[in-house]
Order: sequence, then C-alpha cells, then structure tokens
Amino acid sequence: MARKSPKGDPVQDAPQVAEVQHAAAGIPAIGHSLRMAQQQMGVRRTALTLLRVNQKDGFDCPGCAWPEPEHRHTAEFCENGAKAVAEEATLRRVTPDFFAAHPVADLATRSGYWLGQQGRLTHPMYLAEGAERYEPVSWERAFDIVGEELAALDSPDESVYYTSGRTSNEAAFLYQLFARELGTNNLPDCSNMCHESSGSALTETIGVGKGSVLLEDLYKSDLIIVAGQNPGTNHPRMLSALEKAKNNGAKIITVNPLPEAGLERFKNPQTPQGMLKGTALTNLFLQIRLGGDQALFRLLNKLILETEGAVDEEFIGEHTHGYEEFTEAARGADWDETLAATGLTRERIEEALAMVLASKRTVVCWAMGLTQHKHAVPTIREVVNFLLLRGNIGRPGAGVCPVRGHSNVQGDRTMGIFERPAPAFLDALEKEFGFAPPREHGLDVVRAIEALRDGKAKVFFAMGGNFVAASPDTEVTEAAMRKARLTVHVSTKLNRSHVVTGARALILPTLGRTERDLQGSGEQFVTVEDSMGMVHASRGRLEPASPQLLSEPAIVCRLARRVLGAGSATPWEEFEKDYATVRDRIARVIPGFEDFNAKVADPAGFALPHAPRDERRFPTATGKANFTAAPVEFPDLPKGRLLLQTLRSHDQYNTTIYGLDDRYRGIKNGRRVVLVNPDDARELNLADGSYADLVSEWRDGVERRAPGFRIVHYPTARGCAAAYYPETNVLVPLDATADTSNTPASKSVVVRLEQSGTD
Ligand SMILES: Nc1nc2c(c(=O)[nH]1)N[C@H]1C(S)=C(S)[C@@H](COP(=O)(O)OP(=O)(O)OC[C@H]3O[C@@H](n4cnc5c(=O)[nH]c(N)nc54)[C@H](O)[C@@H]3O)O[C@H]1N2
Ligand SMILES: Nc1nc2c(c(=O)[nH]1)N[C@H]1C(S)=C(S)[C@@H](COP(=O)(O)OP(=O)(O)OC[C@H]3O[C@@H](n4cnc5c(=O)[nH]c(N)nc54)[C@H](O)[C@@H]3O)O[C@H]1N2
Ligand SMILES: [Mo]
Repeated sequence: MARKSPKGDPVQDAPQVAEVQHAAAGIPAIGHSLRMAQQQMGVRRTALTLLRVNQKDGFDCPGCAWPEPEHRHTAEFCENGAKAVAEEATLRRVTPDFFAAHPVADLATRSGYWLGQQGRLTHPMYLAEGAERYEPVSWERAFDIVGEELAALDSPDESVYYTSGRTSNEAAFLYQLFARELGTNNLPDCSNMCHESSGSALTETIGVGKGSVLLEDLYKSDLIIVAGQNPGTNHPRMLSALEKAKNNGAKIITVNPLPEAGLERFKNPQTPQGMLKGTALTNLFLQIRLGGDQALFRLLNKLILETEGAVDEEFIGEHTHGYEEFTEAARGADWDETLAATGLTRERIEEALAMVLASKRTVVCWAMGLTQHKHAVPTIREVVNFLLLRGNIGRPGAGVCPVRGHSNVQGDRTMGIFERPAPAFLDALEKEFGFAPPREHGLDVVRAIEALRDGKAKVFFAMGGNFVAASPDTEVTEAAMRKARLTVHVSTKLNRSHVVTGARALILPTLGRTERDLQGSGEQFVTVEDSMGMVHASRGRLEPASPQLLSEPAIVCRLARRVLGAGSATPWEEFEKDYATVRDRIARVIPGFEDFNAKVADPAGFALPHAPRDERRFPTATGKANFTAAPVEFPDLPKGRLLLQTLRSHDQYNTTIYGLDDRYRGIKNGRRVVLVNPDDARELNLADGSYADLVSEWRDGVERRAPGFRIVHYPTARGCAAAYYPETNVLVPLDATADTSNTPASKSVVVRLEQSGTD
C-alpha cells in the first residue's frame, strides 16, 4: 500500500510511471527549472538571480562542484543549478511564528520535502530541555548555551564538528581552527560519505587525493570513460564538456547499471541545433552489475598487459613503483569470474579493449557509483593501475577525474576539514597561530554516530548539511542523535536534523551563497575550490533572507570568542570584520595559496598546484606512482535477493527534495519506487505496479525495513535494483562501510522485496 503522509502535509507520495527518456536537457529542462524558480522567487528575482550564477562578479553556483568553462563570462544554463539557486533564494520564510505553530513532535512527522519547502530560516531558535517548541533566542544566548555544554564536557573530544560541502574556504578554515584550538580533530564531513574512497585511493597511489585533469584535458582527450556517474542529473554542465570533447573527436564509454538519459544524448540548451537533435554522447555502454567495476578494470589491465607494445614502459620504468606485483595479480584475472562479476559479455569487453588500445589520451571520470561500495578503494586503485599502464597520468588530455558533489567539498578538505589531518598541516597551523593542535585522529561520520550512540560524544555541531537524513542506518543515527546533550545546526533551510535533536538544540540561521555579506570592513566575498582544483571568488548580491542572519565566518568567530575566551590569541574579531585577513593566514598555512588575496582578484580564479598533473611528480611514500595489487572483490548476491543501490532522482539535491519527479527515468509524483530488472521481477514474482517493503539483510541479523515501495520494471542490470536516498538510508547498516575509507556502502545493499499489496 502506498503510505499516506501526515495530515496537513500536502506531500502524498503516489508514484506514476511515464516513458523513460533517452536525451537530457533541451527545451523542457529550461521550462522545468524556470517554473520551479518562479514558484520560489517570483519572476523578477528569478531573472536577476539566475543571471549572476557563476559570473565574474557573481556567486558560485551552490549546486555541484563541476568547474566553470573558461573565464566565466558566458552564462551556462543548467537546470539543476537553477533549482539549487531557487531553493536558496526563495521568498518563503520560516519565522518564529512557524515554530510557535508547529511543535517539534509535529515537525518530526513531516516529510523532508515538506520541511524544506517551508522556506528560509530567519531567526536563531532554541529548543530547551523538555520543551515542546523551538523559541527565538538571541545570538549571545545561543553562543552561551554552546559554551555551557562544552564547558561541561570531560574532554573536547566529546564534541563533534560536522561540515557539509557548501561552506566557503574562509568559513571552513576558521571552523577547523576553532575545533583544533579547542583541542579536537573531530571534524567529520560529507566527504566521509562521498568521495573519501577516491581521496584514500588517490593519495596512496599518486600522492594527491584530488583529480589530475583540468577542463582543457577533457577537451583534448580521445577517450573518456564515465563510470558510476549520472551527470545529466547531478553535474549537468559536465554534459557540455563531454559534448565539446566529442566534437573534438573523443569517444565515450559509459559504465553503469542504468542507462542514464544524459549520457545517451545531450541537447545543449546553448545552441539552436543542440536543442533540436542533440549529440549522442556514449559510444559504448557497458551495463555493469553493481560493484563489478574492479573486476572489469582488472581484466582490461590483464588484456592490455597481453597486448604487444600496449604498455608505456618508459613511464612505468621512470615514474612508478610496484609494477611486478601488480602484473602478477593482473595476469591472474579470469574471464569467467569477470563475466559473473560484471554481467557483461565477452564481446562488449573486447569492444571496450579495442577503444582503450586505440586511445592515446584517456580520462576516467567517476562519482558515487564507484565510491560507495565495500571495495571502493581497491576499485579506484584499479582505475589508477589502468591509467598508469598506458602513461595516462600527468600528460595533457589524460588522467583521473573524480567528479565531486557539493560545490566546495574539495575546498573544505583543502582548508583542513579532516579528522585525520596531515602532520605538516598541523605543524603549519601551530607555527602560524602559536598553539599546539591535537595530533590524535578524530571521528569521521560513521565513528561520530557510534560515539554519540555510545555516549562518548555529547555535543554535535553541524556547519550546514542534514546529518541525520544523509547518514546511514537512520534509526540508529536518530537514536544516537537523541542521546546528545546538545545539537547545533548552522543552516539555511529547515530539515530533519532540526527535529531529531539532543536534549537541547539550536538552529543558527546563516547566509547563503546568493546573499550580500556585509561586515565591519565592508562587503565581503568568499572563495571556493571546484572539482578540478580551481579557486575563485563568490560574491552574493541579494538582500539576506532576514536581518537576523549571520554569515558562517561570523558565527564561527563569535562562537570561538565566547568559548575560547582569553585562552585564544587568534584575532577572531578582526577575522570577522575582514575576510581578507583570513585569506592572509590561509596563504601562510596552506601550500598553493601564496598571495591568495592577489590571486583571487582575477575573476577567472587560479589553479592549485597538483604535482602529478603539473610535473609528473608523485609525492607518495615511495616517491613514485604506486601500482597496487588488491584481490578482486565483488558483492555476493544470495538467491532470491537483489543488490540495491541508493541514488538521486532528478528533483533532489541530496536530502533536499525539489519535487517528486524523476523526469529522465520516467517517474512522476512520487519517490517511493524501486527499479527492478523485468527478468528478475518475473523470477521473483514482482509485478510491475505492485508494492513491496524493502528489507535489508546484514550479518548482524537485524532486519532493516523501508515500507511501501512501488515496483517499477526498469532496464537496470540483472540482479540489481535502485531506489532513492535518503528514504532508503534506513536500509544501510552503520557498519557496512568501505574498507580503508569507511564510507557507507550505500550502492550495494542486499535486500529482499516483501510484497505488501497492489494499488
Ligand atoms: N541535482 C543534483 N546535483 C547533485 C546532487 C544532487 O543530489 N542533485 N548531489 C551532489 C553530490 S553531493 C554528489 S556526491 C554528486 C553525486 O553524483 P552521482 O554519483 O552521479 O549520483 P548518484 O545518484 O548517487 O548516482 C550514481 C550513479 O552511479 C551508478 N552506479 C551505481 N552503482 C554503480 C556501480 O557499482 N558501478 C557503476 N559503474 N555505476 C554505478 C548509478 O546507476 C548512477 O548513475 O552529485 C552532486 N550534484
Ligand atoms: N544512502 C545514501 N546516502 C547518502 C548518499 C547516497 O548516495 N546514498 N550520498 C552521500 C553524499 S555523496 C553526501 S555529499 C551526503 C550529503 O550530506 P549533507 O551535505 O549533510 O546533506 P545535504 O542534503 O546536502 O544538506 C542540506 C542542508 O544543508 C543546509 N544548507 C544548504 N546550503 C547551506 C549553506 O550555504 N550554509 C549552511 N550552513 N547550510 C546550508 C540546508 O539547511 C539543507 O537542509 O549524503 C550522503 N548520503
Ligand atoms: Mo556527495
């Protein structure tokens, strides 16, 4: 049975199925985004705001981290960028009256969609212990409350400081400085659930945990492999770059269990002919089974090794380490095992091999389809092996391209938001600020939840994000959060994390990217780093959603002054007044930011150095690029079960739901759907249009259940299923994580479907 939403909540999840689409963007995309934008902002504000996205004097799009093309002067239309902007620049408001009318217990019954649609938060709000409602509170009192609870802790390690990836470089730098002056490295971030596996794999193998290509490399490449990524929805501007590469002669291989419309055909809204016909992007579609990528790349590596003259011996001899061990492992790759792991045919893999061997400049792009598996780190390391074999790292037109999610998630990490900071970074902080930063590693997302659950962490502070909805094992996570003494959220919009709280809770409303940031020394701008290591300024122009809002840097500075008091020699007041003074410090602490203020004056921004890309230098433990030789793994699927991936619809930004459609996949008016291959559905007796509970089975014997999903027969790979996150996070066990990176394995959850009736 379709679950009905609470009374008064207009969100009635009643999914319908329309035709699957085979092309992305085009005219409908413009219509959809403008409709959504105008509903939120009205016509005039929509026009004014959308014209400033990613422009020279404008603000950085709060959507994804895909870089802007050359010099940021042409407006690039992006449907989902427009939705992200509209969501923030909305005219709707959540005021103290709203909180007076809605007790927390009521808000806790609402859908995430409904909560988000109420509008921008306008006042700092406080939920006292035992109180039923949030009440307005002054900023001073709010900081006092945090101060009281921190003072009551036995150790600063009993507090946790989460960051979501929209936070600017300046705010992130101040935030980590505050946490470390306080004495903890408990700085988990959304990266822990996102590209941590990429960072782990790349740091070990090439010495830098970031991608090694710039946009111009994509344009120069002759083969682009897009594995585990759905750019049509999540990085729409990437399609223009792929189109340009194709026009320059590149071929594209897509590796994905789902045929994603954006990768099939792109109708570029920037060109008239693009609007009509569009460009076919994918030359070869490898419809892989969930988690089969490591096996695929391992076999390709074996086949490359067996081809006369196919490996770049000079590069390997000069720049790499571990080749012998790797070749021995790769030679053991087995056709039958690979065909079972991937669900692919021999012909398809041979076609891919021929394209790989014909390529002189290969780029591999990936996102969550590779990072959120138990064996995500060895999978990405195998991608690195694959590129190293033919010398495809550190030369134009070639390299690794992990495509980041949140618009400044990469920058936040560069600024030191990391629970396992490098000693050199801490040394630099110590030298610059004259205090001894803690050296023991802190808690990542999963360990923070465990610490809250076990009573070892008592104060939870979040700089943005929606921790309880984004994190795995919803019931466990929510119970853990409720055990906290105090939960604090610096937020722009209302979300689930504000209504599943500790004994006391604070909501601290903040400015978004689109808004003017006025401080003591005048109007401020902030900076961000995109997925390709380009740093540039972002300047909001809109009037803030409410005069009560403080910027993120101001919140950190005031909190730090209140909590650290005379014990801190850091000039927090000056930092709050003038963000240029923060950038001066960043310039002295973080390599690549020398002359930061001068460099960022260039509207095009500047590229951070990347040793493998710039000089073919690999700052790893061995001083070389490391081949690795992990055993091949792939998920085991018991009979009668399906492997479930939890992914994004076209109408959402992570836990922020924009609407109930997933247009390209032909889903309308609902999110509780599960996409199942028709052949599997027949075998398992799962009729199209019937309803089932998704039940996840894990080694702890606990059955995790997500009720009431409509079964949709859909051409995904055999044995695989797909359903949207965050609704399915209830199914992802807290300890089902990737080896090494500890990222929740939310793309391969073993489930059984229990039918619950038909509509
Ligand atoms: N509009 C919009 N934009 C966004 C976001 C959003 O929610 N909405 N989120 C942002 C964030 S934080 C991130 S991290 C990115 C996420 O961007 P994506 O990684 O594209 O997001 P997902 O929806 O998780 O899609 C995963 C893709 O990988 C495929 N896949 C899943 N498992 C496997 C596998 O085992 N192997 C292979 N080869 N493929 C697999 C899925 O079929 C799907 O196409 O997008 C960012 N941009
Ligand atoms: N099952 C499953 N779980 C997943 C994933 C998955 O694919 N499957 N993906 C994971 C990934 S890749 C990620 S990145 C995480 C995302 O995890 P988060 O980053 O924690 O979640 P978001 O939904 O992006 O956070 C949205 C909230 O951020 C706040 N916000 C928006 N803009 C701003 C701002 O400028 N400043 C401040 N202070 N707050 C702001 C708003 O209040 C909004 O409600 O989820 C992860 N969880
Ligand atoms: Mo992400």
